[in-house]
This record gives sequence, C-alpha cells and structure tokens, in this order.
Amino acid sequence: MCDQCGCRPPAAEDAVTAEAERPATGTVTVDVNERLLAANDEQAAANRRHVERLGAVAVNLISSPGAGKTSLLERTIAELGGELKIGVLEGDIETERDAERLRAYGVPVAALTTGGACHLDAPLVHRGLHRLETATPGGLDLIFIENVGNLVCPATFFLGEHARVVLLSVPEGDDKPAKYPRAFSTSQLFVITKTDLLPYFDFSVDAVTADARGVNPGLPAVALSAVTGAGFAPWIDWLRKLRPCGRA
Ligand SMILES: Nc1nc2c(ncn2[C@@H]2O[C@H](COP(=O)(O)OP(=O)(O)OP(=O)(O)O)[C@@H](O)[C@H]2O)c(=O)[nH]1
Ligand SMILES: [Mg+2]
Repeated sequence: MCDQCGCRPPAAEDAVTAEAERPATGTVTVDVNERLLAANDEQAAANRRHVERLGAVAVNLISSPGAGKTSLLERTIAELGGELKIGVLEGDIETERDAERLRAYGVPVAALTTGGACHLDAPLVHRGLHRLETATPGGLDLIFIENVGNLVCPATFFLGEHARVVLLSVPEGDDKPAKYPRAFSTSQLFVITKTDLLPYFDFSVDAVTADARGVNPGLPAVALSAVTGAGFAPWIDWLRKLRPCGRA
C-alpha cells in the first residue's frame, strides 16, 4: 500500500511471519527506514515549534477509516469554535470531501492529500502549517490534524503533535487495542466513538478500555457519540486542559 514506511504488500512467494521476512544477510531495509523516520522526526520537532509560534497546540487524530474522526471534529468545532480559534489539517489519500465538511463550520482547513500514501508525514504537515498560517494571521489556539484512516502506519510517524488521540468505533469491535498496539501505546487519549450503537453490538467499553491499558497503562479514555453528543463533556474538558502546553 505505502512505499515509504515498509508496509509493501508481500509477494506471493513471501512467507507470512515477521521472523521469516527478516533478511538472511543484512539490514539494508531497516537502515533505509530508520533514516526515513529520523528525517521525519527532525521535521516533526520543527513542526511542533512552528505550532507553538502560532500560539497553538496540535492534536493528531488516528483511527481506521470511518471510525468517526471528521464527525468528532464537526461536533467539537460546533461546541468549542466560539471559545477557541481552531484550524484543521485534513489528511486524506484522495479528495477534499472531509476538508469541505469542516470548512462548512467556518474554520480554516488545509487539505493534505497524500496521493496514495497511507499516513501523513511531517514534511506534508509542515506545508499545511504554512497554509494555515497564511489563512490565519492572528494565530490559532488549537490545530487538529486528521490523519489518513489507518490504524497502523500513522502510529509510526510523529508529526509534531502535542497530543495523539486514537479513536475506535463500537462497530469495529472491542478486541482491537492489543491487535494494533502501537496506535494505542503512543497515544495520550483513547476515544471510543459511536456509543449510540452500543445496544446493537457486542462491545464492552470496560473490556476495550482494559485492553488499551494493557498496552498503555493509565491511558485516559472517553466514550462518546458524535450523533447524540453523549460523553462530549470530558472530551471538551480534555482539549481545554491541553492549551497551557502551548500558551501562557
Ligand atoms: N451512529 C453513529 N454514526 C457515526 C458517529 N460518528 C460518525 N458516524 C458515521 O460514521 C461514518 C464515518 O464517519 P466519519 O466521521 O466520516 O469517519 P472518519 O473517521 O472521518 O472517516 P475517514 O476520514 O474516511 O477515515 C459516517 O457515516 C458518520 O455519519 C456516531 O457517533 N454515531
Ligand atoms: Mg474523515
């Protein structure tokens, strides 16, 4: 799927275990990936300083496709937009559909279209920050980065965010944190979405929270619905408390 982070589809003759995929003779692939990630991390650190110069904090949203990232942002902007100056970097493989949804709420949105890559990287976010800066000369309080829908590769790429939030929706199942541990172990908040659907799915909020804390002990969690607004207050409070990271 992606030629940057090493997640190429295996050739038919490849064995299916990581052990078997390890090169017999050397570490060439690993070295290339390490250099790529080191360059990304360097740009990400610069992004973070850039965000702070704008007076803002940045939040990176990660989930599988359709878990409810854009819906969460729509309702969050509606609730918090009058209090905080919000900007969005909207990541998608193709189309500006999500960016258009959020522009309808009157906030500046820079669409970051990856053209195939399954995650955002720090250089792309850097370009987006300049576009947001041009659109908002007065600065911003809060910058959301909606990552490409994917629970695997985005977890490896630091973008310069002050906080990373992993979303999991009720229809996806409550067994996912241990199966996709990096997304959960590198996040500062776990948001369980679409809780209005709990009556229709065999999904335990307690079990999924315990599973997430198995890979990231003490990880705070909130459970909410962007449709009904249930559970939104703790999420909004968590966002408000982030602000001192970037502002006096
Ligand atoms: N029932 C219910 N549906 C929701 C909720 N939040 C989002 N949805 C629906 O789930 C679908 C996907 O929502 P999006 O917000 O577009 O999801 P996303 O994570 O931004 O998707 P990608 O950007 O494509 O990865 C849409 O049909 C939403 O209406 C929710 O709280 N409850
Ligand atoms: Mg979206």
